[in-house]
Amino acid sequence: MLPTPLANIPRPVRIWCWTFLLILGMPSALFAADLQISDARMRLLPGDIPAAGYFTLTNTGETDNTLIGADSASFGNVTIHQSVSKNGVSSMQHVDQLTVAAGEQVEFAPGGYHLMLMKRKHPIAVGDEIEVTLLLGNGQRQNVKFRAGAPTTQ
Ligand SMILES: [Cu+2]
Repeated sequence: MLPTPLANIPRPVRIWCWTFLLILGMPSALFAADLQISDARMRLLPGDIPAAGYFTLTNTGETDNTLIGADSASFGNVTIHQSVSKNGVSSMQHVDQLTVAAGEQVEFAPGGYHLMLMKRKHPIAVGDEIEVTLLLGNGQRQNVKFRAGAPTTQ
């Protein structure tokens, strides 16, 4: 039997309460941030040279999802870039958005996609954890800690 205080509450109300509590307690399951970010790391370069953010982006959901941008309190400007090599000349392109199909994985790594983190707002040392917010196409914002690394960070 249920404890008396609970037993006094009409059953439909109880069910509603439990449902509400479950929804509150499981936002990650119900409103899933289906884009998972792992291995987030940052390559620091000296002076005002922009830092680069690398990570693995995995869509664990059932539907396509899109990365539409990023921002960070530690930088004045954060954009999605892609390094491309054409006729032996490498350059970087701005990427407006990047769709990751359900079940697919995209690597942000040297020579390809990366976050370009510009206008550092405070000194950052190797080993620091820097929070970056990824903006997703479904309106979600996902906070990710990037570990700052040396210029040799791959
Ligand atoms: Cu770049």
